[in-house]
Amino acid sequence: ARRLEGKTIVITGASSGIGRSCAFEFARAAPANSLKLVLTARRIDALRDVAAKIRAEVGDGVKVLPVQLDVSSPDQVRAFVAGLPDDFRDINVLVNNAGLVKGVAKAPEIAEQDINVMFQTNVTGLINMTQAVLPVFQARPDGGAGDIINIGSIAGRDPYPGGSIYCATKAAVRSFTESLRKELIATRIRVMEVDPGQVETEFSVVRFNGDKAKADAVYTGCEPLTPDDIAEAVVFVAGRRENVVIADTLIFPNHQAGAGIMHRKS
Ligand code: NDP
Ligand code: 8X3
Repeated sequence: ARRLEGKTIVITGASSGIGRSCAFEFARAAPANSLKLVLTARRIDALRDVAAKIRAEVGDGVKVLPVQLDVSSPDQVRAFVAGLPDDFRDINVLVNNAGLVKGVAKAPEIAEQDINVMFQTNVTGLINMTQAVLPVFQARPDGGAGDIINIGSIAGRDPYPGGSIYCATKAAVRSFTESLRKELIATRIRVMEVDPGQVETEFSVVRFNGDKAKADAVYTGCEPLTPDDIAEAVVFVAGRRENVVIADTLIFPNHQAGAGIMHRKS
């Protein structure tokens, strides 16, 4: 935890689920030591609520800045770093977590709008954020330093019917992560990926456009991971010694062994 002291951490998609849990978990890891958290998402009210709850839990030792940012907007991402206050611009860790799935349609019935929103958020958004923040890392000595932690998915490794676009976006994240790690091999920049299996968040509610009954059915008879389970792993990889790169992490709940391989008790 001492290794996180004084760091500036940017989290995308911090208004809900895994990103929100990462915000709390980073704050808990270095509560009294000038950790700076930049929490981004489209829902600014939800970010302000997360910021207030973190302050209530850990006090003022952690500085939390909520910033409205739609990662699928190249213009907003391009303006992001320059728009930060001076004391939040020296970013050390970028958690590329913002992402979503829309629907369970199969080709040729997949709505063009859904294809575009998934790629523009999960892939182009993540790449644009990475390109926006990398110059901050590269300005440091020895070719640069800093951490990029991309949230992939089991879906990127084990594609399933009814999820072709989402799975393709997460495979793209995986491929980008691996290329980037190789491109930055001469630097101290760490490029890491954390791939969750089934986690109960707003993910399925978004997939089914707000239909809570359909979302709940995804988890019937299963015990999914909690977003805190993933956040613990994210904070762990960020908190290792700089020479330690936890390059690739796959996390399942106990009943899961593949994207569609679940043991259901009922
Ligand atoms: P949630 O729906 O709970 O959270 C998604 C977050 O992404 C929200 O904070 C949302 O904020 C944000 N987001 C979505 N679109 C945008 C956008 N255009 N710009 C900025 N932020 C955006 O789901 P999870 O916490 O589960 O998802 C987080 C990540 O984890 C995603 O990348 C997802 O693919 C991945 N994942 C999830 C798994 C699961 O089973 N839940 C399993 C494997 C991976 P807002 O709406 O305010 O913009
Ligand atoms: C989410 C995992 O398999 O439910 O990334 O699509 S899955």
